[in-house]
Amino acid sequence: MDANPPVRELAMSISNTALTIEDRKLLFTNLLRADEYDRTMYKRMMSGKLLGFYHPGEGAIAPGIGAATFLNQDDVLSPHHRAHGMAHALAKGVDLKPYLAEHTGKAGGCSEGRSSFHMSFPEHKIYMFSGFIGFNFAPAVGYGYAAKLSGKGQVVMMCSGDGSYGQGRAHEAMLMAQNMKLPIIFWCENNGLAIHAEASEMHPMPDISSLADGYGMPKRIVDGQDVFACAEAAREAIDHAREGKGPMFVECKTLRLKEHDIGTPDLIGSTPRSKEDILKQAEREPVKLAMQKVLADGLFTMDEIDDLRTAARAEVEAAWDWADAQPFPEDGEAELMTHVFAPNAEDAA
Ligand SMILES: Cc1ncc(C[n+]2csc(CCOP(=O)(O)OP(=O)(O)O)c2C)c(N)n1
Repeated sequence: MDANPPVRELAMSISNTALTIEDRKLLFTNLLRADEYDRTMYKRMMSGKLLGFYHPGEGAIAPGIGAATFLNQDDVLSPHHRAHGMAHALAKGVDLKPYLAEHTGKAGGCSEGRSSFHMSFPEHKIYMFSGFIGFNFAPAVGYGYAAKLSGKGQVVMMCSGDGSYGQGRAHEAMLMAQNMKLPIIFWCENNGLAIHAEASEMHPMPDISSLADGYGMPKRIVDGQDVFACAEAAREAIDHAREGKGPMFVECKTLRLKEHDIGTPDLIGSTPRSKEDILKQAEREPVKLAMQKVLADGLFTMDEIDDLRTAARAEVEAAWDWADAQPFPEDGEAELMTHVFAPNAEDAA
């Protein structure tokens, strides 16, 4: 597979000047944290210690960090399912403990162990995780409308992959958002693949963001391997939406270095993905690229980076220890009926 060649030139034209040194340090730190989390999820899943499934984030965690690191607490975030939204959620301040407990079906999980990765964090205004690709477009319009009515300057960061733009609801959402000038960022993490299908097979235009043209919506294309470029594009789109100018479409050209989800063969069509292609793409792994930049710009020394890595690893390990120590939900009828919507419960009994 071609590793998204057009973005290389576009990426060159993006400067990182709008980000302060502190901003860039925070982005890099969040990137390392998400990377550590993703690695442990992979290992856990491979050793049978995770409920459900896992969609590895390797190669694709920069867009989530870029999208969410500079959102306000009051802004609504709908994460993409890659890496189970953790890059996004972590960057918006979610604690890993209830998140990982949820993943292991524990009572201490943020949805009391009922959801695997279909969770929400109302205190962080993070909603709309779903196993249904493109489900989040319609509620995002609702949140966008509510945000506009409230007049408080909130925005909605609506993240998804390229795959979901085949859904009719994506188009309805873009139409309504642009017509009503809703403060929504359509944040597309285009890794060129949807399970075994190439984006080029499913979309007639090489850039998914071309769809925005049909709705007169401004758009940006960024190098999704460059966390700083992603964050800068997010800032621009967030400012645009917050100022009442309506939605913006941001397409992050990213990569997927592992299989779609653990256990699913890594194919394109019915052909295994070439190891050589993956190795070539791995040269653009986002942590590697960001590390080169922060070292070259003197933001961190190698020793400091090692310390950050150690701290990130400790954070993830502590969260796992906490999650592992949590009990499972209690058995029994009362537990079975908890959180079940039954308007005529007496009739059902
Ligand atoms: C409505 C719906 N159709 C199909 C699926 C099966 N499915 C799960 S992930 C996926 C591909 C999604 O691709 P993309 O949005 O590009 O994200 P990626 O997984 O590549 O990061 C599909 C088709 C689904 N979950 N929901």
